[in-house]
Amino acid sequence: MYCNQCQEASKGVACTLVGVCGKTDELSSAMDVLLHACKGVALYARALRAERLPVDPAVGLYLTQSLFATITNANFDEDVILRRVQEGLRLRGALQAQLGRTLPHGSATFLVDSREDVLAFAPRAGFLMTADEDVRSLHSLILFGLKGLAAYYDHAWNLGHTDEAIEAFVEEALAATTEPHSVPDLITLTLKTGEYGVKALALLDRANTGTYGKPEATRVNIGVRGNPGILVTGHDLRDLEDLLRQTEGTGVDVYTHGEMLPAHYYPAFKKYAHFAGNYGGAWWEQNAHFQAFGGPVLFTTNCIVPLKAGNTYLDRMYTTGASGYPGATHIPDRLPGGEKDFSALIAQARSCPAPTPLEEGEILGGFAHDQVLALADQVVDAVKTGQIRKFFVMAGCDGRFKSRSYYADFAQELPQDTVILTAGCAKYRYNKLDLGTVAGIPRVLDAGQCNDSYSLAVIALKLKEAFGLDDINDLPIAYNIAWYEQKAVIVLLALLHLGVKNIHLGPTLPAFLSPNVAKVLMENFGIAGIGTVQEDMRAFLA
Ligand code: FS2
Ligand code: SF4
Repeated sequence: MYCNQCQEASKGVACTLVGVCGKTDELSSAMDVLLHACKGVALYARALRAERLPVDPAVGLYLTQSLFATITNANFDEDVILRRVQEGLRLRGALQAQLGRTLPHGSATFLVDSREDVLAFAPRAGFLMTADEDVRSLHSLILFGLKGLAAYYDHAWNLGHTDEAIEAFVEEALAATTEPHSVPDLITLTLKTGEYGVKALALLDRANTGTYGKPEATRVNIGVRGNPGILVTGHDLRDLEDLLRQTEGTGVDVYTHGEMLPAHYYPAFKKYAHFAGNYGGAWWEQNAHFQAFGGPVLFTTNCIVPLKAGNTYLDRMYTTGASGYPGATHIPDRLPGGEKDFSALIAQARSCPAPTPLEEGEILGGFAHDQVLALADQVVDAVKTGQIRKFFVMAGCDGRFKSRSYYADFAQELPQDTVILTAGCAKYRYNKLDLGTVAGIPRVLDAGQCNDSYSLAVIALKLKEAFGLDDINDLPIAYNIAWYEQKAVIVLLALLHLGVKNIHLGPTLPAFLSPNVAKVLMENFGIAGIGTVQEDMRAFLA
């Protein structure tokens, strides 16, 4: 295996024996072959579109779900990945027949049948097959960005929001990575990936707010009640909706975990009296927290952490959608017009004890674009009168590494006349600290999930108008973003497309950036890493 797609890549280079995330050599190999199969499907779909022939809607769904399944911590079930490879080859065959010719690319013609075939073929499908390190680096940026884009597109798709232009772009970009393109052309394609990232994020924003209402400032309980509960984690709001409906009146409470916390901010979910609160902390602490929860845990997406010795919750672990874990029960997709069937979780929950309390108190959030823009006059006034000196976008991901204590320290040491704008699971480093208010505004404004980083960009664009500025970079906003997996890659590319400069990315820059590609990002966009809290604070506030 050779995988360097996330921030925790071994030794800051790549995982080559086993993933730091727990991904095995075989699973990683199967995922490489799945990506290769996706490229084959994409090549035919692109060719059909070029000839103005219809493309089976199954292509968009296949590419979306397959790319999503290869994201860090989404799916640990090798059988699922192997089945997806075969499904891709079948789909590719149908598209090839429709086109009436065979395309001359390895990914358009390769065949694998058994697991042994897949594993033997994997080295020819992996990233190391691309010899030029700059080309490999740009392919990585594009492909990892596409994985993140696919994840967000999948959630929008689940709510009935689709966009064929996005699907066509995914095909075009996947296909382009199988062909010889110059470095400048690949840089252009990387930026175009960011443009489509913005479209996918905006689509998901419309899907979520159109279905569940506009997030509003909300205090979320982090204690527990006395009933049995189901804990739901990940990002998919449609799964949560199905679960809340089916648990109504059953005596079973529903708690959120991790990236599902922001569901509490949506008006449509507030009507459920049994929607009890948020349980536990960041994704990487889940082994202890899921063990303590005592009831069924539903993963709707990443991040899954493999069970540790002593963890006994595999029999109450459920996955659905793109997520998967060997030995856990997978809840199948909903049929058109229907709901997913969560009756097995509900039946199990009834025989489980109430959750063990971990903590007490509340988390404040719900500051997505509409809620913040409702405060726009107050915000503009606070900046103009000098009560607020600067906003710090500290969105992104959390992770296991000790170096991430930087973000908790940074949040705590920011002066009182600053406000943190956050989204994603990065906030678990500081969202339970009492950082107070400034000019009547909470000093931590949580917009929601990592996809709601889009909200932060909308807020910046609106503030640019409110202040009468020409350039978004003239706003008193600094970007100190924490990244971990590939959704953060598409968020980064989306921000670059929107013209945001001088983003600091940590705790380390991606291992897949070659020195030359890193230089391009630094020189053209001012991308930088992080230093010490004190040095960075001085530079940001200068
Ligand atoms: Fe956090 Fe993990 Fe949101 Fe990522 S819970 S790192 O999936 O997408 O951010
Ligand atoms: Fe390593 Fe990250 Fe790849 Fe897992 S996803 S194998 S931790 S680089």
